[in-house]
Amino acid sequence: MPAPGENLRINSARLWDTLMDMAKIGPGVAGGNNRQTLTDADAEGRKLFQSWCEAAGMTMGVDEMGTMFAMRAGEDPKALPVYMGSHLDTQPTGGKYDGVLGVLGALECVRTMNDLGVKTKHPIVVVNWTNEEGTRFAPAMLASGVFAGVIEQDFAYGRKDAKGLRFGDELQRIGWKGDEKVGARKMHALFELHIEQGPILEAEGKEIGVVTHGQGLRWIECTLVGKGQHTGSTPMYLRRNAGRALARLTELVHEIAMQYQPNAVGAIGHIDVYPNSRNIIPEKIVFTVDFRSHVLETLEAMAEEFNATAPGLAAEVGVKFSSELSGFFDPPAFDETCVKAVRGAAERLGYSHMNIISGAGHDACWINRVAPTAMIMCPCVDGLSHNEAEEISPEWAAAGTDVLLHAVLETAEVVG
Ligand code: HGY
Ligand code: MN
Ligand code: MN
Repeated sequence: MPAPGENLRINSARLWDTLMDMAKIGPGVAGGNNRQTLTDADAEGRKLFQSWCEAAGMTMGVDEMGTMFAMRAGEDPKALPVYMGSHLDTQPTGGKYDGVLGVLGALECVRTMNDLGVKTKHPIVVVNWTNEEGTRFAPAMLASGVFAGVIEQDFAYGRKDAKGLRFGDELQRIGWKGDEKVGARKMHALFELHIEQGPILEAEGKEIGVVTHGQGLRWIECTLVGKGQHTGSTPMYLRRNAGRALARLTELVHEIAMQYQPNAVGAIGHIDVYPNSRNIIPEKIVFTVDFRSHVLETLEAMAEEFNATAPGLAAEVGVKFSSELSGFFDPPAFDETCVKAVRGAAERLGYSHMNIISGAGHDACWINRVAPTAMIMCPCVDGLSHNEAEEISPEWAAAGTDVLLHAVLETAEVVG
């Protein structure tokens, strides 16, 4: 199959305008976004995305997890579609590009195909996966996990946010519970464009990351139970301060990750203190440990060591420890043919590129289990992400989207 000519490029100005228009929905407080999954802001963003897809002549399907699939017809309707996309939901202090570049970059590819009258054998589908972030409803990559058959849909529907609202009820409330059976769609291939969310590409001066593998993840949700007592009148020797146990376990997570450098990271990002009153010794603390590595044995060893050591450290300060696995996926190796299409596109287009392992998790990590999948990365300023100051350049956005266009066209087979 001849690859598209290197002169085929997307409309960079239109892509940038579209990104900025989406950024107006669910604004943060510091220039980024707070468009958390299944909120009214998410619903507004979905509606805008749907209007753009329909204006580009695509037909929209929605599955029972709310994932959106906008299809551009192919010349052979029986050929399995080539999918491309990511997620429109953001962190509470998210940036304008995490996930969004992958969805709107895919839309830009379709708009460019329309402009040039490009026809493909395989249909093309642009995807917006529900709840990639897993911050309001854990775990992350929830809808793609159900699609890949690794997470039960009922489990997903029952997940609760900090206010006790259920995922299934919120999906219904915002009117985005579709009727398609999750996972019924079969894919010829899937490509996901995403910002790197780390410092490597910018530091190496590369425009494109050819993602060969990804880190795996273990989220361990832990509960510490001490005793809520008066911070003034309770003698120190009588205290069972859950906060002291948390301090020890925070250090433990760091020490374990440091033992496995350079192939490991670990932190505690989510912490709920109860009753969280200035003059009550913390009675109960629920927190989540986030371990990652692209080496499966390392990932498993870190989780094991933490769970073996944590109860004793907590008990030494009179606090009870319990935990459960609240999120997981093993390190993915992406499809070689799709990775080659990404690398070939970057070469044809003359973009500097390097192989890279994805530090963050993505929907592609789950879909990689059910379809040939690859990812394309572009740099982000100072490697900053999951922060409202997340920034990329229009040139980086265009380079990544050009590569996405070429990899998808090569895989979907241009005809005529
Ligand atoms: O947690 C992750 O890696 C992704 O950003 N949700
Ligand atoms: Mn993302
Ligand atoms: Mn993210």
